[in-house]
Amino acid sequence: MTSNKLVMDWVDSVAQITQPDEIYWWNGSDEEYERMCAEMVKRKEFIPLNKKNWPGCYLYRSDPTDVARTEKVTYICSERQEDAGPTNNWLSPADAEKQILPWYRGAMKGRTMYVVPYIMGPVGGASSKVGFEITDSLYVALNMRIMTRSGRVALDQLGDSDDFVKGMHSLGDLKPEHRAVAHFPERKEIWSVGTGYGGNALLGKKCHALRIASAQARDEGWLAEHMLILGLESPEGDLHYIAAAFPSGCGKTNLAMLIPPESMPGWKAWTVGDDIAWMRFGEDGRLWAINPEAGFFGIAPGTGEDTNQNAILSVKSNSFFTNVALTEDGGVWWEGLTKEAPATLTDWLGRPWKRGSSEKAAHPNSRFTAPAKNCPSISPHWEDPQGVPISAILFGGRRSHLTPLALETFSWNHGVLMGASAGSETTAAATDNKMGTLRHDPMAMLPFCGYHMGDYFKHWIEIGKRSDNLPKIFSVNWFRLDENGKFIWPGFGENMRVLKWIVERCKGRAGAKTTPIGYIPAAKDLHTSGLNMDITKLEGILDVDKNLWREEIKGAEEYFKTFEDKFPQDLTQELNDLKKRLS
Ligand code: OXD
Ligand code: MN
Repeated sequence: MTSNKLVMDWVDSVAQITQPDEIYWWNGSDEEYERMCAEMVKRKEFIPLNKKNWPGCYLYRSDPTDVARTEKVTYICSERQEDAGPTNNWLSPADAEKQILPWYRGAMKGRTMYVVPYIMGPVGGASSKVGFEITDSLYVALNMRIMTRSGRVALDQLGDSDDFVKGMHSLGDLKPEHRAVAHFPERKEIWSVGTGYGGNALLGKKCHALRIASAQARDEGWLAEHMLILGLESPEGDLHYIAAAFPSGCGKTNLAMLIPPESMPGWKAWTVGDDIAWMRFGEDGRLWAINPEAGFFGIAPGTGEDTNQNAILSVKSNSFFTNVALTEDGGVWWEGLTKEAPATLTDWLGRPWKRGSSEKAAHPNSRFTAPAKNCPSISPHWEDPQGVPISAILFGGRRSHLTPLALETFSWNHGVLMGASAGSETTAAATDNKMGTLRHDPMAMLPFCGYHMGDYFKHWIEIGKRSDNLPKIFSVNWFRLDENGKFIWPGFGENMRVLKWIVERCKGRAGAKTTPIGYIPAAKDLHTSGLNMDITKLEGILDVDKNLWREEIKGAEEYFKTFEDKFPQDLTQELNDLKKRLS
């Protein structure tokens, strides 16, 4: 408990509404963690895994209707609709109270209400922020224990300050029709009900660190972004950090944990964060980034020994798995963990499963929750309170055609235009989207920007005016397909070749050809020794088809109309320049 009266009053008011049998204040100790995991086993909500191969790990199966973010019922409840903008669902705070609050009334009867104080960012960090998640889900509280610095440390950091985010979460009755994730940026409040899925219910992550924080960042002059943070060390010991935005399910965790190929001896990659970056100006005018999280809530399928050994080593102990398959010897499995599936499994719904079955054994959005400190490539600087200095910002997406493997933009504003016009083919990370359809996803923030996207673009432009020591902005695309629907670029560790070019561009060392859409490496500008790939194929994904780009720009221009007069003049100017270069 705390002497902070504002916190106590709010906790009381939530208890009044939800009427729990008991209130438990999370302290964040190891003893508490062990006790609560044991409690989950007792309740049959956690299946403990084989202690030899998976020490301290548990499998959890969620409600089958509650397995991904639900964008349709995610709301921004700003006072004025125009502050939420055309890309967000808006509910007035009064309507939210009418529609959503009833689902909380009495919802915690017969349940314990856990009060989880947490810090987003390193303990004691000047840019770290405190929040509280009140929840009736012990699974959620335990996940918050891995994903944030929780308990006593957060209360100590907050003291009597009023600068904290209030998160109210209840499983409610778990019915999809009683489900909502609502954000009140002006009062730094979050309501999440009727869902226990991580992205909807671990309120520190998408709700606080992106939606609420993005609005706060606009007011305070910094950036809260859907970006991984990665350190790249050259054989000479030169260290550069990049921040890279990709939509959900486009391999941020894999890129954040990349292992350089053997043919690039001496290169090292250091993980700082895999999903969210908070960036502020340092005294040197550079942007410095912190990872507000303390763990990884990553997509399991596609994560394998061969593709992401660091992730596998991260999840091998003291981790939770949600909606993956169970092996006969008490381990876990998902598509892509090993080349061949075990002969028999228990699938994510708890049903017997046989190799060759047409159904997936693990849900495509099944997840692991792992402590960041488990990761073999974790950077020695990942918890530096001031963060790490960013040399390059990357925007990427899943584009089977058109977008080249790599491209450096001509200027900050050109980079912002590239980020704003980014699109990606949708994945299983959110329900309601047909898989594989192209949607605009500016800066990979479409589902996460807590205010008007037009104002968000303006904020990026303003940030660019504040320093002449800004990161360079790049676009990358690992996902080009050939005529047989196969990936052309090998991806994973081989992406280091592109990152090397990016770092060298930052130092003014690598070559590139000037094209209408930016500086693009020629095949010879990339480190290709040891790359098992046809050079004409590589040239194909470094090519610019002007006609197709003109079409692409038309699409972006149409999309930008949705922002009406909030679309910044500077970006219109950039767009016109780009059109001229393409004509
Ligand atoms: C995530 C997401 O969980 O982007 O990181 O959906
Ligand atoms: Mn994400």
